[in-house]
Amino acid sequence: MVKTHLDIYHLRHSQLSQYERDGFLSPIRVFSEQEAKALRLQLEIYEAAHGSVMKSPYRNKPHLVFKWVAETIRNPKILDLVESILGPNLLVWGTNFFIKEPGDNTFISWHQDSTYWGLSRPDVLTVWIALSPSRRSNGAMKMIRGSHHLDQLPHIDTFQENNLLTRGQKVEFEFAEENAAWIELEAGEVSLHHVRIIHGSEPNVGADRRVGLAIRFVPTDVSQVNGIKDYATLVRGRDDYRHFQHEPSPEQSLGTAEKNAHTRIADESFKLFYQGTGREPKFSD
Ligand SMILES: O=C(O)CCC(=O)C(=O)O
Repeated sequence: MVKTHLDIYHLRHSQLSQYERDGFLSPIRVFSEQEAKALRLQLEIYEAAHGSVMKSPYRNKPHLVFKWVAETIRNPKILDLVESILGPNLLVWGTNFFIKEPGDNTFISWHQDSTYWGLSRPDVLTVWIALSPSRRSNGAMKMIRGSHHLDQLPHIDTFQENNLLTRGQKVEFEFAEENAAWIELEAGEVSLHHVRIIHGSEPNVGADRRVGLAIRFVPTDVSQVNGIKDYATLVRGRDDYRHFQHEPSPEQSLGTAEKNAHTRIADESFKLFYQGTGREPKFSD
């Protein structure tokens, strides 16, 4: 019998149980090394043309301005994985590049993603795609197994200079860091994580950059409860709820219409991330 991608990428019962128990699943190969190299090249062509590493604002919601990111969030293998957990009707609520250059000292403090996202239920899944190897030496993610079973925990905003999170938010909770699970990935592999899992990552002290693309998925019945107009992209199934304004899909990379749509939509999401801080988004990183 010929195997279709459906046979391969829907999660098995044992994988689903593991995800439910641990709050993450890793590694899963989605792209070949060659395919991952091609994705990384697209990013690096953009960076070379702009004379610098990928900066804000396009680190946030890059799927609105880059066709190759828009295609990646619709990759059927990824959607099959996500469908196994969140069901058949799927929105992409956000995408982010998490890039650490060797020696740049950037890091991610221990946090739960759910803290400032304002989503009505913690049924939110991140697929984190490694576009480069992500290892202990270059700042791979670490996760606290089972911590997604905790409720929303308090966080403090540190606004640390080298923290890649918008507020430098840090969970206020005691746990044994030494027991954290390392999420080491080869280029083209992905990890899945729950919106409540406590996770973070340290600086890149390796030789190569560490490049990750995080895609945030929600089922269509989840809504935004923080009083802002919120946007998402329908990537599978149907949306009978229309809690989110649907985002346009880019017809070309970095076209004027695409850049304008990105500004309009990303500005709203920055309002959410900075709500109540009295601070302006930092576009200089
Ligand atoms: O890339 C990292 O090290 C952390 C990313 C992260 O916090 C996330 O995807 O939720």
